[in-house]
Amino acid sequence: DAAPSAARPQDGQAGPTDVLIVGAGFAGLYMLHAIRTLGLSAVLLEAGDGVGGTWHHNRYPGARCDVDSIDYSYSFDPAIRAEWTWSERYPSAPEIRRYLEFVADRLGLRRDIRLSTRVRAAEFDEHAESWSVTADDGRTWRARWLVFATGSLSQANAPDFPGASEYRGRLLHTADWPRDADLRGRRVGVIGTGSSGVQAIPVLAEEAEHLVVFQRTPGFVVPARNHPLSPDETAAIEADYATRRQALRESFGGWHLPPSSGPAADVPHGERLAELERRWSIGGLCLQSAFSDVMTDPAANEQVARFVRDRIRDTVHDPSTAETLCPTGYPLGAKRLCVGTDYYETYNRGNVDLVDLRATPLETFTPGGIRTSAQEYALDAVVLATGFDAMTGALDRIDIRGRGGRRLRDEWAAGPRSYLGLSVAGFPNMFVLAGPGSPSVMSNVVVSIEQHVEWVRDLLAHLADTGTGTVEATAEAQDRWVELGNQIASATLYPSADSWYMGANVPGKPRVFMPFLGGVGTYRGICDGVAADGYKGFTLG
Ligand code: N01
Repeated sequence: DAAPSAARPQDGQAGPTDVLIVGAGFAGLYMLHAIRTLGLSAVLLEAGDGVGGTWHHNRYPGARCDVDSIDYSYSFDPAIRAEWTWSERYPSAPEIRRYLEFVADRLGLRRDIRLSTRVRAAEFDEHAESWSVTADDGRTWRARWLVFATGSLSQANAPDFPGASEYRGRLLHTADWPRDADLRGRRVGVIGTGSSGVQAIPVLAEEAEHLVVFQRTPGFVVPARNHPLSPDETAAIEADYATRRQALRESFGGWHLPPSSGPAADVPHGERLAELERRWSIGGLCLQSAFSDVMTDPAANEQVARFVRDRIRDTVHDPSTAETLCPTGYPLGAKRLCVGTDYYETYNRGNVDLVDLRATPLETFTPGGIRTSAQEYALDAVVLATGFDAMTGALDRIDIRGRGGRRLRDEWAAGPRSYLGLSVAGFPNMFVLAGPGSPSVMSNVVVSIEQHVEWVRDLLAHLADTGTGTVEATAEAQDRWVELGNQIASATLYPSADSWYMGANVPGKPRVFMPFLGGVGTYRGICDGVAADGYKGFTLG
């Protein structure tokens, strides 16, 4: 296959293509392959200088997925599976990046990928029934269909800290980690203790001379229990692969978890504790599903939350530090559970300090570090582990105009609205993969991505076969979908936390629960039903 292409001036002038895809992560790469299988043409535009999406950019020390590698990978091609062996239970970021590079090569995708090409605008031409897409450098493309595979956790959130521009040390963001970063022997500060911070902090503590963690809200951190996968383990999983994968497709979250023990109140006290201990020793996200009502009943949730607080107090030697690390005031899981390795143990090290920003707020960066209301910290580097403008951030930064020039940014000003999370009324021939309104971030996103790609592929085949010019969600179907999503979310504890699911981490962002919480299997059934019903809720024109 051709080498990865940087932007070439003539690309924008090439003839129209059937499908334009934006983003070369898990979703975009598979979409490109799926379109080719229909015999249609496609071009994929990618802002980064390599494939891999979020895994291309998140190179911070300790970056790793917290879904089992065997499940967090494509299932659609047995040859890819046969040629790739995962080395650990949870794949590291570099291993996932290598995997996606391998897939791009193996499927010959690179010749249709334009790297270092950031999309600035996309406009639907009603007369031509096609999209015109413009990159930052002015090149344009025309395509009949447009697919955004821009990711839900791809636009970094870097808060506007006072004095940051005066800071003379190195300022880094976990989600945009430079390849030359070397923090060995330095005095390092980390702001943020979500999943990224929780993974980076133990590794940075090993490397840095001194590490200061600035915590605003403590998270619930469960142990990963990562380990190398032995050939026997891999063989056992492979022997049962088809059944395992099908179970994921029909499951709630698309991941492999032990079944819950029913409502917490129905489980006798001793057994309840034993179940939590069992899940704590398995490691990973399974603690959250110990009982069927953890995310609907505050009392059940508190049982699990208290168990985690007790583990923190068992682990952290200094009682005051342990209390500062104990999350309170929001339900476990309502901000995404963090999965860590030696996270709490790290606070027993002599070279690590924890600063509680609720007790002593960050006042300003100074040229030499950070000043809180209590003192100044001298720092050679500050790591922002402050997360993402999640779910809508990447699309929000593109000027997307549908029918009559209406702008997606305006349509979504009060929160994202879509039909099935796939399509937006007023924006014909445009699809969003694994975005707001779909299970996306509430699931093993690779399982969700495969479902989305295959559903869009089948729809495009139908449109091509029938010579249909446009496909567009109706406003009524969209309203019903948004209403259903809100109903499901409001029956849970999720909306009660200031999470990125709610847009609460970005000042000024509307406060709505953005992903679809009905579950991966249910969602798949709904999408299949829509297709079987002649694409009910869409206007095909
Ligand atoms: O981001 P986050 P993340 N001043 O938003 C703090 C996935 N992921 O990159 O909670 C001070 O969760 C903020 O504090 P608060 C996963 O889905 C997966 O860590 O807003 N602090 C919080 O502590 C995850 O959920 C993996 O009070 C500020 C932190 O920064 C999602 O990505 C690994 C602040 C941000 O946490 C996002 O995770 C990594 C401010 N002004 C990521 N603003 C795995 O697969 C923000 N914070 C394991």
